[in-house]
Amino acid sequence: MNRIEPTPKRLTPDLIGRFKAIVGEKYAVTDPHDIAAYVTEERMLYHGHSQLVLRPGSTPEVSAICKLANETQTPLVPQGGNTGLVGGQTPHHGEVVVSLRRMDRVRDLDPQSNTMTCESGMVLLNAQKHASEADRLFPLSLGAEGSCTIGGNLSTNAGGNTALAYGVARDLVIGLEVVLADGRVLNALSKLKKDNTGYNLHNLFIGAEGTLGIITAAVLKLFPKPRAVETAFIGLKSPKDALALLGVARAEASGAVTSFELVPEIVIEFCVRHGSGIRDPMPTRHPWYVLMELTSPAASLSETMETILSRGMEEGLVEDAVIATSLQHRRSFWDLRDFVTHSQKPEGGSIKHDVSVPVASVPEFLDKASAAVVRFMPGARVVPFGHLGDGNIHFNISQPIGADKEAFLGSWRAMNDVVHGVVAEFGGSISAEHGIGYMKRDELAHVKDPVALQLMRQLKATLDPNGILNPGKVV
Ligand code: FAD
Ligand code: 2HG
Ligand code: ZN
Repeated sequence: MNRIEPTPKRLTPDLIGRFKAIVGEKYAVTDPHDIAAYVTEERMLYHGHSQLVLRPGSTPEVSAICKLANETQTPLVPQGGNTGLVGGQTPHHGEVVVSLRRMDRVRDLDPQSNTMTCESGMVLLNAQKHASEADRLFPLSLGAEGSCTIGGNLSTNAGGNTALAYGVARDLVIGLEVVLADGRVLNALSKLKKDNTGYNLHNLFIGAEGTLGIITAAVLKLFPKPRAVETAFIGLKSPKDALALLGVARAEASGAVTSFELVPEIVIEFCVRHGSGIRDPMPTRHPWYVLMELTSPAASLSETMETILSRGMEEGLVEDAVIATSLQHRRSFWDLRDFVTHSQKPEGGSIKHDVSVPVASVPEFLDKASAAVVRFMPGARVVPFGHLGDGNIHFNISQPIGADKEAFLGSWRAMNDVVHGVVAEFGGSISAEHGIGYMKRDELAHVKDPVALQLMRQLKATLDPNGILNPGKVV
């Protein structure tokens, strides 16, 4: 089967007028100056272009947009907060952007069923706030939570800092409303925990990166709000010790270990150097750090935290640790963690690898991959950090000091080959949580099981026969 390729299309004034009539003049963006914010992303790695951004306010409007696009074979790119890291939300070929940001209402919040039904343009932070106001927790949490949206989170199947305890975005959803390529609305907005009536269709759209349908609403799972929260920044010698400490933490605190984020010394250096108000969380430097958080809806956890850290010290795993003594103190730890992506920008080019390997293999993977990178490019700065508890490391490479940024970025593919080669040795994944998007589309074809790839293409052709939804992404 041939891969569906994007068809660049110049929109006629008549067609632009018909799209505008759906959302209203006020919500159709055509001024290139205003369009700029939708066609580039924060890192400025991808620069797309578009004649038209549509900002629908309701599901019927999204449906009418898809119907017209399908009839006229006009490619669309769904977009939420535009924080994606693989170019999936960028109109690389002049597609019409459909920004869901206006659709941000809570449709239903049911504390007894522990569900919240909200529209897909809701910013993640607001979803967390709505849940909190109802004395519940929506646990998904990531550095971009102030601007990414529920629709984007589900479409990328985002992971983030709490997946260790609560799972990834897919695990946090019971139902969806999705507009299909031809404009039909799939109403799978069920609040039912148990519903075995045939195929689980809504799961198809989670992690599909806008290639199979446009998510307009979701039923999210809510959880009891934590009453006890203990957060520590911990200095260690090695990832191996960090992994052993995770074992200790789980033995002592079981499911209360909500986050276990690995950070190397170079990240502390970058964050302190570039982050205004970001301070070194510990009195002295260590080769590695873990940001560990324990949470529980019931009991106090301070003794458990003390026990974990004492055992960690006795067993020679922990060099030093600082426990947050106030909400502000805890916030300062997370501010540093959330700033890691931004801290790499002023250091020049960064080549990203959002990879996962079995949790037990992380230390060995880090050793092998770091050695392979330095062999390939002496002076390259390995900046590996992230969700150790999930085996998901952001194995990012910052350019050698003083190197030419463009020349460095020119080695993107070759560097990927080096790192992903090591990932393959461990049976790992080249996309743990950010998706495939535009960035890894071609590589996917080489690493995915051929039958799986075939099925993905068949599904794409069935659900979007005219290839109007995010063409050129994923498959
Ligand atoms: P966008 O960037 O707008 O879109 C992402 C993809 O989803 C695109 O393919 C787009 O077409 C599609 N899409 C968006 N909305 C819809 C919709 N309603 N229907 C169908 N398709 C849609 N990711 C993680 O997983 N874990 C992290 O810890 C993490 N941390 C980050 C930290 C920073 C500082 C930054 C900048 C990014 C981080 N990300 C992380 C990546 C990014 O935030 C996530 O991928 C997020 O889920 C994207 O949401 P968004 O609303 O910005 O989506
Ligand atoms: C994180 O965990 C994000 O901070 C971003 O997934 C990772 O910048 C990156 O590569
Ligand atoms: Zn991450």
